[in-house]
Amino acid sequence: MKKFVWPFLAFALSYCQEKATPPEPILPIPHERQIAWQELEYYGFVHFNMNTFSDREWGFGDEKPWQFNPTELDAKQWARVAKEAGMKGLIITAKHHDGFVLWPSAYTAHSVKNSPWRDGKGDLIREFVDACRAEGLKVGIYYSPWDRNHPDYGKPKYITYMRNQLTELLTNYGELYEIWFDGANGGTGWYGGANEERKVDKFSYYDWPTTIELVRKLQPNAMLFSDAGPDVRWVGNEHGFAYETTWSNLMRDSVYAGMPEFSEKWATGQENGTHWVPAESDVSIRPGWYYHTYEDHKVKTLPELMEIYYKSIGQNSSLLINFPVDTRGLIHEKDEEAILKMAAKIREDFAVNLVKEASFKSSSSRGEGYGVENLNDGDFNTYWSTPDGQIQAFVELNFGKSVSFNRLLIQEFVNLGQRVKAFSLEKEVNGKWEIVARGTTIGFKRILRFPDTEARKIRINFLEAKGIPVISEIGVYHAPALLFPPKITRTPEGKVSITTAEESQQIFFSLDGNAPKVGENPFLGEFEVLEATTVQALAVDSKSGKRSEIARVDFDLAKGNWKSIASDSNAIRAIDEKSQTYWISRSNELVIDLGKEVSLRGFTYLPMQARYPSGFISEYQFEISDDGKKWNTVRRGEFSNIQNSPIEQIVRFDSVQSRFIKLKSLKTTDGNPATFGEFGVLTR
Ligand code: FUL
Ligand code: CA
Repeated sequence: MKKFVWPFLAFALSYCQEKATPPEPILPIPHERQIAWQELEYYGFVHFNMNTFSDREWGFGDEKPWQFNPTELDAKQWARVAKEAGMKGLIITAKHHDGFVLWPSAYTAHSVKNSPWRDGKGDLIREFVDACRAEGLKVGIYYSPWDRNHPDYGKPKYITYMRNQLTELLTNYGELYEIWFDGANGGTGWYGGANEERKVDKFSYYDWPTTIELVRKLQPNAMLFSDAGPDVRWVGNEHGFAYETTWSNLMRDSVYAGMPEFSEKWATGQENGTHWVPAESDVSIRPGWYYHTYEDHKVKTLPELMEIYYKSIGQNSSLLINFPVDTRGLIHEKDEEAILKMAAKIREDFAVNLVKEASFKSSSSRGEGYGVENLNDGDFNTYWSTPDGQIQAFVELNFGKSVSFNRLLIQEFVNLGQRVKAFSLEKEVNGKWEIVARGTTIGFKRILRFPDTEARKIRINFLEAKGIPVISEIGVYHAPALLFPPKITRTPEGKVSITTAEESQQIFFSLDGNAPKVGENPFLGEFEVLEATTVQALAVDSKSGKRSEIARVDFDLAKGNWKSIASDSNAIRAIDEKSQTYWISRSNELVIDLGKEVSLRGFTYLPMQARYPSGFISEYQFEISDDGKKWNTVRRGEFSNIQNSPIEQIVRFDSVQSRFIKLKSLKTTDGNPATFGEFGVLTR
């Protein structure tokens, strides 16, 4: 790095005294409403309506309003939890795909007004809005364009219905900060009793420009969310993860909501994207978006939530975490506990900004008003920049003493466009610079994580960019280590092992459904679990005494004696207890001989977990047989939302006796042969 020689700095310092002009923007740049929104960073989702009571992810549309009956609904509790969690707003599912609406809309009977809740006099949007405002939270609305209840869905008339309802929502409840249009739409449904499949042309059917105009007229400050924006885009997955390289620039005119290739081709944004459409990472605190009792023990752990934080907010995206409000109408205690732990850990990780004590200098500076002092003044709107043409540059920090750190936070002043394509962090070791970490894009916020490192002096090198760097803030932190819960695995033959990342950790486990206790039942070696059993374990760090969170796995029958009846020997991968392996079934079914007659109460299906998966079963039939020849159907159904959320699907039914079982795919999401990541039975 010959270019960065000190004489140049001296020159730059003298140059500093001259009045400098601000850098030219690099297009596209954010609109005012996007600038206001990007400050929010973190907000919550509430998935609560008919699905909560039908225990589904996607209702079919044939549900009845009387089913909607929360017993203790308290929107104030939701707002309090969100506020305490550090969220800046909440978005509620005013209408999901099943069509039931949470306010007394004048345009449909399929609403709270015909439910037993508050004797049909309730307006949940009103209660929600009032509760949010009382806590100082912004209010957003999710409105599903797809409506599996409405008889006119698929016809032009339905678009009028949709706009009428939106007009109610956009005029009666004060200012909204975000309107969320789901890309999932078109398919089978009840449709007023027609019970059929309705395909729509997602590009043209909704006439989005007219709807966008309506929102602009009624709510000029509201951000419009969809795959295609226009204001904020979907991140392309439901894990809550943005990308190592994430541009807020998007080739917006090439994208429309619900397009199949969005996730692979467009979700990262593009360096040469034409419009400013930043990413929003959405994820549920449990596997499903809606509440299901059977997920009470699947609330995300602290390490999982922190991974989400660093991969979303830390990678130039906002973060939208969902609460599946339960049938009482409350955020479940476990979800509250998890989100508050996350808030505490975020506070802990960023408790001390080490740059407050550091002195800054730079290889070059643009001049008065654009110096390095702007990099640690806590003000996003003040920034450091370089003279025109000077794209490569570095900032050097001297802590005055050796400090230990493992996080670097950088913010670009994106109001003038996103620029940086490559940067690095170095530390000085015996007079030489050594690389610590590298990054690609920065955007509104980028946080690099790296192992604990010590230094007195560090440098941040801006290596490649679309223009001169314009940097608002730099932060350096030391985040305390997090102890990960142990991993519990089982072989098909039923041998259970429990492992931790570090050898210095001790493991304690339990098999009786109670939480494991430190000191009781240390894990000393493999043990056998052949029948339905809950295994729980925690790790303890012998040095610090710190405990991990509890890991829990519900095992059912071991699969050692199972045989798959298929000529393809790879079928074994569907029952090998490994989620990463999978089987592609040309016959679209998996047939298993359980080895003996078993009393069954359900089954589980994990779709293929590979990077580029295919053949997710979206409609299934489950059959049983005594002899493997004559079959009886036990259940038919759909795995809703499996495309975007390929989590383990759980189907329960009344107990049946059988030795041979068959899971048949009636339909896959992409029309390819059915794939099986893992299959299991439920006997409890
Ligand atoms: C998806 C929907 O299909 C899910 O049910 C959920 O609402 C999620 C936020 O968006 O596309
Ligand atoms: Ca600043």
